[in-house]
Amino acid sequence: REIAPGAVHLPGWLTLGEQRRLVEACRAWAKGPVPMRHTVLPRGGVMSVRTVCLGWHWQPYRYTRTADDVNGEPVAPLPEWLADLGRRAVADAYGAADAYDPDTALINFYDGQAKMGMHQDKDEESDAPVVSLSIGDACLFRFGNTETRGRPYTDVRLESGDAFVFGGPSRFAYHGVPKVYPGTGDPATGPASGRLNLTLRVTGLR
Ligand code: MD3
Ligand code: FE
Repeated sequence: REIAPGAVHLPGWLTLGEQRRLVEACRAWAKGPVPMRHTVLPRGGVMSVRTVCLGWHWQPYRYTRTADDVNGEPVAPLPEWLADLGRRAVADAYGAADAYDPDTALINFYDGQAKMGMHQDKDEESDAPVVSLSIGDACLFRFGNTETRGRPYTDVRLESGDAFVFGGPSRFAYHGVPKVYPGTGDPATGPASGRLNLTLRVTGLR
């Protein structure tokens, strides 16, 4: 369902098997070569989510090939099977097998207290869609507008297995995660507790 032009929510899109596979893969990526960590912002703030990246390493507010702000190691590559999952999501959202070629994944882990304030994703030099995959505890996702951090916005509950594709006029909209609903996920398919979100992106960098 389209919640705004180009913003398509695909509830229950991942199979339980795909969710388990992603959780297993995330466990390994969280260990290294660059360990999952709380990102420190330029003015000293510390993000409550923990993040690990594939392909390109995101640091506020640019992408690099090595994790200069963590341990200096080159980031792990984005596996082709994960890019394929992104292509399938874009095709299912827009009904077109568009040539979508993500080069980066950002993997965020939310414990029960973590949140993400309203922001735009504009460190990419591409207007290709962002694909979001959610696993584990449900959350409140707030989808805003391209003009301001504030209203109007649409609140959507994201559940384990949901995909969301943000392209076209929605690509540079403000968005955030005001809260996670602890204990709503199934530890048999998701993390023991908390929420994982993977976003696939095209950085436009080389
Ligand atoms: C709408 N992550 O990593 S995913 C982020 O659940 C981020 O971890 C949130 O915002 C999370 O930057 C939200 C949904 C999402 C991701 C990227 C977008 C929505 C978006 C980019 C443009 C517009
Ligand atoms: Fe974002």
